[in-house]
Amino acid sequence: MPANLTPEFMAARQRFGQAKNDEERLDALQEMLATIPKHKGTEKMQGDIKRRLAKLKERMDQRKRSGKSGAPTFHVEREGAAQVVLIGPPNAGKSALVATLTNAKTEVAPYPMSTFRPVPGMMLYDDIQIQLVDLPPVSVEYTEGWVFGAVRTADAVALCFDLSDEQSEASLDIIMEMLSERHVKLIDGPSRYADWRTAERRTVVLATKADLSSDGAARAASWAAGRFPVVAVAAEEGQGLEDVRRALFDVCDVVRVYTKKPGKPADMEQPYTLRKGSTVTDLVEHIHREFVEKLRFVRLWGSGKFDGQHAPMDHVVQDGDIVEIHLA
Ligand SMILES: Nc1nc2c(ncn2[C@@H]2O[C@H](COP(=O)(O)OP(=O)(O)OP(=O)(O)O)[C@@H](O)[C@H]2O)c(=O)[nH]1
Ligand SMILES: [Mg+2]
Repeated sequence: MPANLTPEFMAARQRFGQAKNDEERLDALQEMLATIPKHKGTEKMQGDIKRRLAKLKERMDQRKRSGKSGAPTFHVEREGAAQVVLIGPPNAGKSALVATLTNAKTEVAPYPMSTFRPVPGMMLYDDIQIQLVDLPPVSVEYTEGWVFGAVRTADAVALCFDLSDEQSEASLDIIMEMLSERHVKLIDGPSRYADWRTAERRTVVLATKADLSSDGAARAASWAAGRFPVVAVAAEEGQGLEDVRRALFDVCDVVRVYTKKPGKPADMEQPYTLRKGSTVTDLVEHIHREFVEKLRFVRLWGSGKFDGQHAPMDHVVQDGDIVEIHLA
């Protein structure tokens, strides 16, 4: 952090973090640019502020041009085996994680509120791709309304707990409350369909910036105890990334099933991905609707009692199963 930032700049930056709309944000950013000491040590920050100003103006212009006074909405089409959204308070390290785990170019910045639209990226896990979606922060001060819709349409949620922030417990309590007011419930384990209005989403807590914490992820674990699994990670240091990948796969509740043609070796390159709990029928239907009618029997390697056994149509397939399909 460069030295001698003036109190005027600090005040403007705080105002930016607390801004409730784009007009307030624009005003605070302009003030930040005017009051930042102009020397070599602040060049990067100056550039950063200018870029944000440009983006913000463009967004405000776009909104004006489209004639809509209402808030923008975004929808990210699902790609890959499942879609996981990252949510958390401002500055929690969500973008840093998405940028590290995927091919996405999402902005990581030392200020809160740097992400203002969804940024998707594909994460490779073994032989499948999982889509991660970086989202803007959720806080009482300011939250983009469409973020809750993005959580609803996702398959699962990664909730970011910033280990370097003393307020993380309180911030996450508030996020849970805000979600619950909108009938979104974060859960661990399969959905229980509490009521028809409530969307239940499986959730894993990612304890971020583990490199800055002296007691590991203990605080996050204690906050999440009995509710969610917790994985500690330091995206920028590259710590815990393998565990995070595994946890993100687990939270998606998908199984990989490989298929083989009779008399041929199994295709171990491209598995089919199905929701956990899917049956042989679901698999066959997923491959080709008409196959269900033509299906004579299947043989199964993996979760059957013995390899190559004939499996009933309602047999629940497991991750890693190989299924040989015999059609009429
Ligand atoms: N030490 C450390 N810093 C991190 C780590 N991850 C992110 N940061 C820093 O934390 C700040 C915020 O990171 P972002 O990824 O932009 O946070 P965010 O949650 O996307 O922020 P918003 O989009 O504003 O909500 C940046 O200055 C990052 O460099 C980490 O693993 N370790
Ligand atoms: Mg971000």
